[in-house]
Amino acid sequence: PGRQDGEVGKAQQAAAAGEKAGGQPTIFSKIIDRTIPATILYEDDKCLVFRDVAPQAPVHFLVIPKRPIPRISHVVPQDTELLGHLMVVAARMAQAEGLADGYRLVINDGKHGAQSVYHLHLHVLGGRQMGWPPG
Ligand code: IU
Repeated sequence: PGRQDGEVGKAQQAAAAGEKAGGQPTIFSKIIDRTIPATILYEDDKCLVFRDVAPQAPVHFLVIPKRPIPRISHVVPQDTELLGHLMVVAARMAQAEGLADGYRLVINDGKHGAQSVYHLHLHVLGGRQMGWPPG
């Protein structure tokens, strides 16, 4: 069941507000525990992959760690193996989604990065020609 844009907007604001209030669980925790629905493409013990609810390209999915790291600027050396795993899964899933002509991997961080959900996620976007620089 799809959700309305207004509901997504409110949820994003709530997630961002949660981070400001001290790192409350975001909506992505609810996708991980199946409290709210998402189109899940892949799962293992460390990560989850699901389609972005507001796709910005013909193929647009997110790769997230199950452990709720809020943002890339908060990672520590102990996260190295997990971060590598997320990138390997992103590349494998891009191949599985047929993105043979290439794709874009994006991590938004904080205000200037236009991050809206404070649970680390890799965007994988493809299926069309991307521009550079990004907006
Ligand atoms: P950002 O990098 O934090 O700006 O990206 C958050 C993404 O999460 C954004 O592309 C949203 O469309 C997407 N998303 C989602 O797929 N499902 C949700 O319930 C919510 C956001 I809230």
